[in-house]
Amino acid sequence: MDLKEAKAAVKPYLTTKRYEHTLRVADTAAELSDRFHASKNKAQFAAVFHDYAKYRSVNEMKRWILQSPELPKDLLYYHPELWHGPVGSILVEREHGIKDREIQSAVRYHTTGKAHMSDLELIVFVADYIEPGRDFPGLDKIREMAEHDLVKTAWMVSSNTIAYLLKKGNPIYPDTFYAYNDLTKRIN
Ligand code: DGI
Ligand code: FE
Ligand code: FE
Ligand code: FE
Repeated sequence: MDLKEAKAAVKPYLTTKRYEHTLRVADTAAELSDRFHASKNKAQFAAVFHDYAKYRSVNEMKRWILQSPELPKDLLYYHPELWHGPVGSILVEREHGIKDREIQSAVRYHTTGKAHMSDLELIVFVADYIEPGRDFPGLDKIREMAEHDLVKTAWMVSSNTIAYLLKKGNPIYPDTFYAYNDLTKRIN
């Protein structure tokens, strides 16, 4: 499967807006992988599939979580919005034969992050947040940091996300904290 085929494969599963977001995440991930010397091909594939499971029903996602030994069951105690990355990482192999563990992991952790993220995981995590269609408070500074320092940028994304979730009073998944704590150590 080449990149063009990957884009065609995800398109029917996404809304038009989500598909356009996906294309921008892929372009942003390509730029970041040039800048920070990661595999451009893997970054683009992971980006194209990162939201692949976004519009699967809650029931279907629940079934994939329950029947996939690699997925933690504690996800079910958290908001279904957190399920599409982990479920997507299973579906890319089941439905498209993508066996690459690095790509799968970048899809899996794109929403929460985790401790000890690889450059590829960091790139997808950051690209999803800074793609040109996004408009979050503080995004200009984060985009500027993305010109220079991938880990520091990911730290800013993680910190912003936690601040946003705290402000809304939302529950925060453990990996979200593990990402923040680990990135804090890595920038100091
Ligand atoms: O799928 P996208 O909209 O492109 O973006 P995403 O997958 O990064 O994030 C989806 C949502 O998940 C976003 O509104 C932030 C939220 N989120 C991230 N970490 C956590 C979280 N929500 C909860 N409740 N807990 C988290 O730890
Ligand atoms: Fe997502
Ligand atoms: Fe994200
Ligand atoms: Fe996304």
